[in-house]
Amino acid sequence: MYAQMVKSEAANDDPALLAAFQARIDAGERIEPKDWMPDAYRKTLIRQIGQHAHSEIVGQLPEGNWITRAPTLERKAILLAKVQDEAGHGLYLYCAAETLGVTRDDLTEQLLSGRMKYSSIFNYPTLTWADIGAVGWLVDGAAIMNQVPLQRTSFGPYARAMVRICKEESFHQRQGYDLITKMAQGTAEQKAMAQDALNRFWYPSLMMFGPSDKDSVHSTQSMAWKIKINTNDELRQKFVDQTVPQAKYLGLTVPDENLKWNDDKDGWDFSEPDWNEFYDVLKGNGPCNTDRLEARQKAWTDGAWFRDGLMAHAKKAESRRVAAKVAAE
Ligand code: BYC
Repeated sequence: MYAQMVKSEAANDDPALLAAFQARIDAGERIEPKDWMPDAYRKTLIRQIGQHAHSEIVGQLPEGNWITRAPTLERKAILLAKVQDEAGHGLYLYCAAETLGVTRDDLTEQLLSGRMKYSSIFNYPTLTWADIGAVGWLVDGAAIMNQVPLQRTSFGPYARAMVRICKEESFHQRQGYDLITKMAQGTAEQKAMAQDALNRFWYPSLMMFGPSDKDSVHSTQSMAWKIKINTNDELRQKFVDQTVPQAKYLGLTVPDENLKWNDDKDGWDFSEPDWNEFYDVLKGNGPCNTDRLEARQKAWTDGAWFRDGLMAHAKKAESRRVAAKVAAE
């Protein structure tokens, strides 16, 4: 591994190798873990896939908060299944990142020390049952908008993980829309709860796509490498165009006075989120940042004995395997 890394570092300055790599990307070829890749490509992928994996894991917390309070057995079963799916998504993504030479433990330690991010959206609280509908409808809706194109991303393990994740996210979005529809068509009080959830989750959902294109640090290079397929603003626009008619169908009002259909662009004009709030949440000052990291830290600390047990078991099994092999020779 070390020798491979030294070779790879030297090769980063080799124009012919870099051009050949870019030509593979331009031809739509998939890059696989054992292929040569520039260090910056590897680093960008580790950052994005790691952040994505952390988001799936931290994303269980706001929804897990409602499992014990779901109003019916059916809703509880659906929510449990959804939260379990998110754990699975985190695991596929950590595995995809591991093929790039990092360990899951490394990534977790970077999350806990604040060196790695997770999606800003999960720093907002789920205050009412209607929020669970809004999370499925808006948050999973935004996630799918971003993730469907990632099925065509240039790194093989990431693209393949996305196929299954997108199928499950579609189910998540549908259950959220179903839940919010029931609320919106329920009593006046239930409809007010649905409206309140939309009011609170609208702008944080728009922020999920990242800063506006002019402020996006990584988009240009990530798109050249087909790590990203669309810009942040393109996906945000698609999300608004998809979601506004859904809100209208529900009889709910998108909390944006500037929302206006624009014939010329064949899409909705809308207000940008408050980017100061976005950067503040990224710095750790959102309503739930501290709680989320404390919960992850506790899970990591409480799980240490189990990880140690697994390693001890694996070591024992390996020595037994070696001893049996020696005895057989
Ligand atoms: N939150 O140059 P930019 C889910 C950071 S899981 C936090 O545009 P990039 C779900 C960005 O990292 C949803 N940070 O960056 C789970 C960068 O900072 P660093 C997660 C953000 O990477 C459970 C800086 O801002 N989805 O939906 O080109 C239940 C500049 O931004 C955010 C993914 O992770 C943010 N919202 O584009 C339900 C999808 N936005 O790293 C649902 C994969 C930006 O330089 N990721 N930053 O310190 C991506 O597509 C891209 O990473 C992003 C950002 C579009 C998010």
